[in-house]
Amino acid sequence: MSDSPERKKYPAFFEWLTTGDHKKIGIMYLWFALFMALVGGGLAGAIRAQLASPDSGLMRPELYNMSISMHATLMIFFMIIPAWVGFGNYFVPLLIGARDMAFPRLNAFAFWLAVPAAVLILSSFLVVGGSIQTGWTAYPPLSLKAFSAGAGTDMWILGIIIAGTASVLAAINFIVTTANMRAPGMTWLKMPLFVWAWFVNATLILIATPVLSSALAMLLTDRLFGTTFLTVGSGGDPLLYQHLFWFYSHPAVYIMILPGFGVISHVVAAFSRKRVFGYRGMVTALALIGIIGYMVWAHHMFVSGIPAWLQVFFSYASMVIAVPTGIKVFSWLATIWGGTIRFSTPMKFALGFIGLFVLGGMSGIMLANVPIDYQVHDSYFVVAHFHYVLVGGSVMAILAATYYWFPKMSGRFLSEKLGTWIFWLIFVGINITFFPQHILGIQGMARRIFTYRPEFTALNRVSSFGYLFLLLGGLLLVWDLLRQAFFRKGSLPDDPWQVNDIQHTLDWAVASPPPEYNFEEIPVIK
Ligand code: HEM
Ligand SMILES: [Cu+2]
Repeated sequence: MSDSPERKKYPAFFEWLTTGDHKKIGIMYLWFALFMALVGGGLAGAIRAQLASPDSGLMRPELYNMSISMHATLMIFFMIIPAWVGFGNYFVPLLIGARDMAFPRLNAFAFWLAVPAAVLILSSFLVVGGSIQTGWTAYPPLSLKAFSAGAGTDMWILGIIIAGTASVLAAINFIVTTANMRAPGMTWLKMPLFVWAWFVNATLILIATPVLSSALAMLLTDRLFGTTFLTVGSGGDPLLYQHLFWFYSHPAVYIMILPGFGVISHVVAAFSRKRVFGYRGMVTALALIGIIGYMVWAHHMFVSGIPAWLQVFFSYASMVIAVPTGIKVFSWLATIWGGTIRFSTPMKFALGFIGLFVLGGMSGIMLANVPIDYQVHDSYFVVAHFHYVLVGGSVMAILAATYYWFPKMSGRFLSEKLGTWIFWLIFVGINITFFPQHILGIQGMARRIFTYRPEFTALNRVSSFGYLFLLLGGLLLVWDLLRQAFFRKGSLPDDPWQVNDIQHTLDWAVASPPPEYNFEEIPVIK
């Protein structure tokens, strides 16, 4: 298509704006996510600067609240989730032997819906009163007109609804593509684990996201049109919002980690020179995590006044998730065990992922115990927990995927030498930044505060110091990505890591980068 005469008239730029090619759309999602990571990471720096001393006075309290709300919003909805949609777009069709997604135009539309959503949310900083100050959870009554009057809150709500719509459209596309467009011979149980992970993930997005949108829609109409769904005193119930919000947002933590589970399986197997251990167990575990993930949302609401018998149910159900998760961790370890291990950068990130994710999982099991949650709810212990799973888990897995698949997408390797530096800076940075927060939380430091008692100074200093490692690692990575993507051209062999004699996945069976429409002839799987 691209060399047909009328297409040639358009500059390459328009080619990207109008493309329906899953690979280009995937790459656009990835640059989008990287940009958002820079903004969100900058805000993290501002937060840590403010917290480097008890009352630094760097930020007004209002600005601090906007920063934590926007930091979390950008990282979750505009960085991690779009990054996985990007890798999914690029690699799901390749891995199942398809020429594109099922609905290429819908695919493009979903991406171009996410962009204005981001613009809308970011521009809320510019309106009177500034952006949202409630934290990314936007609980009423704090998020109602009475306490958050500014238009910034409305813009935020609308932006999240639009971004949610975009991700539902993407999810439908993934489900239909996976169900219908697998190459002949690729049965469900021959699908690579990344494809399985994305399929489960897409069903999560499809079922959970509309629930969030409905909660946000109630919030918006309460704010703008005088309805009283969530307004106490007029018959409404703010707890309804919490239930609906967490019915989305608990599964959302799996939406941010499941594709990572998939990638880690590929990377660990590739660099141990073995097949994945316990493939069927892995598929079952992914499905179980998807299902049980729906039965635990109220572990975020133990202190909100739900009855004791419900607390017991949600406490047990939350701990049960450790079982399929444990199956996955042990399968990765069994894959590595006895393998011929190559410590390439993707493998380093995969191993770092396993360690940090297990640590984050353990504090999660602690939090699932009601009495412990009573003690540390809304303290820095929780902040430590979710940063171990999100940064140590999701972000490390995104980095493993980046290093593993960059050669396929661009025809160039990222620097292995720099990669080692970047890995250690980030791995050490995560631990320096977030480990002390466990202790701070147990000692009683609350989250979402811009000033704290002087006793907490030393550990906060350590935590802020750790940010510098993360910043340096992140900037080095951005530099290498820009340099390799734009200033060096190359074309590597189909299988530059030399893993496919054992893996047999189709991503390594096409050129690097793959040609338009991927496969000259649709491959047949034996
Ligand atoms: C450079 C790395 C990062 C640093 C230093 C950092 C730091 C912080 C800090 C200090 C807070 C405020 C805690 C509070 O007062 O409650 C926060 C909140 C948060 N961060 Fe990060 N963060 C980083 C990366 C990330 C990433 C990659 C994610 C990915 C999802 C993320 C997700 C969140 C979330 C969900 C919140 C919760 C906001 C809230 O509900 O109050 N962070 N972060
Ligand atoms: Cu949860």
